[in-house]
Amino acid sequence: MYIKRSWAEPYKMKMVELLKMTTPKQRKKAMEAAGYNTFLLRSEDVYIDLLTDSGTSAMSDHQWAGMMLGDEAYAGSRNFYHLEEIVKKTYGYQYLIPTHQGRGAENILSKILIKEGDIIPGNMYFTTTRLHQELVGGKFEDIIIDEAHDPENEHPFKGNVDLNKLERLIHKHGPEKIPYVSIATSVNMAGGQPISMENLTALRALTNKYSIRIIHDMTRVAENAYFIQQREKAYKNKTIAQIVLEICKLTDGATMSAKKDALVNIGGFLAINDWEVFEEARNLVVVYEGLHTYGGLAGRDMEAMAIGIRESVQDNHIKARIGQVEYLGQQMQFFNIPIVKPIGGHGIFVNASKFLPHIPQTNFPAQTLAAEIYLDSGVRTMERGIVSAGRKPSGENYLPKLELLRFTIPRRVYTQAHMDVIAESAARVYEHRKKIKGMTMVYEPKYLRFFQARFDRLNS
Ligand code: PM9
Repeated sequence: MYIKRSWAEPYKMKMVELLKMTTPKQRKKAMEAAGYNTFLLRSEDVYIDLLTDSGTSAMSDHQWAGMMLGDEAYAGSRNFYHLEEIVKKTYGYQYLIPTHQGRGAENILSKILIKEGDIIPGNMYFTTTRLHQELVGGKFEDIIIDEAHDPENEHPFKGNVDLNKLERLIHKHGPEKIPYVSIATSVNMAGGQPISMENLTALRALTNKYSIRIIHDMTRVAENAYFIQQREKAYKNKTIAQIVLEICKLTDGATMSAKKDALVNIGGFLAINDWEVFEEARNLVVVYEGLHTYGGLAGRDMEAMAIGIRESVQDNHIKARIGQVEYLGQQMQFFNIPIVKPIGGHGIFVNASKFLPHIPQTNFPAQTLAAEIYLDSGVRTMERGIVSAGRKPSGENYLPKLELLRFTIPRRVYTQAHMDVIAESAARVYEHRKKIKGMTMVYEPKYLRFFQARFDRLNS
């Protein structure tokens, strides 16, 4: 099996991190100790770590050099001003509040904009984002197009908003009950699927009509821009940097987990164009994160972020990053493994409902599959199905239509040979899929249960 790849990464290695290889017996012991939750494994026991692309990127030599330029003053660090300048230039947002990571920004923004009983429409939920909306009394409503809930549907922009769904919500609740529409670029839970510029432009027109803000979850905006460049004719000759700026200009503010697109191991921010919201955020950030010129970060982290943002919108970088994801997707398809199509930006999402159709969703097919893959090869993946979806404020389980296992690719970290090993492991598990039994949850934490829940295998 050989799938041609006619390009290579725009970087070379200067330092390597050695990996531990484990035996099946060691992996069995580690998985039992982790309660069959890949989040509870020790990373030392993992061979190839595809748990997440969050904070797991390899920084460049420029970023590491930037770390040495950290100005660790409590107030007014020069790295903050550098970051502020880069955010304004790259994304166009006026005001910046750094935070320790994405959810820090979500917390502050939700507290400022959402009132008890408000409705927050969005293009599919994200775990931390929805939880912060709910914790302040808001209710998330999914307005993504129906195609996004169908893993087989090959719509090129499965992150698009169904404008009719949004307009129905506005008529039902009134625009005053909708503080903003929550729009993610590269929709994570749908499989890293993009929103088109055409759809975002139409959404802007509709929200303008009702004076409703658009808040952008820009965690993977550069990856989204790549799909716009590749799939929307009018953007074929535009650079990723130009497209990113145009996306941001269609929105009023953003929360960012810089641990993804922006190529850093820690960091995030809230960016906003509205002075009054900024003033309140600048005040609240000192309660939850730190002074408004560091927001829980060291000066060196802000410097690495500023440089990472610049690198993240380079065309060569994004082409190689998504090219690697596509390569793994093609390998998986070669072995007939059911994956979400089209292949998304930050990982391969295996359709666990189709991989393990004999396991009901309430016995956690994707969580089960994560354990099986680890036991086979030491590759660590993440459940993105019923466990991640959690419970409604009323206590019932959310039952997502998508029951997926995410093979998330860290940026600039693994090689093509690693991708082959991963696909071969998935293929081995696929061969004995009929013998795999589901699991029960034996410990469930109250919030974001996927991080810390524990499971037992059925009939083992
Ligand atoms: N995403 C991911 O692995 C980190 C662990 S799961 C919570 O995909 C979006 C679209 C994300 C995201 C984190 C956050 C939160 C917000 N929006 O993890 O707090 O994918 O920096 O960002 C994870 P932080």
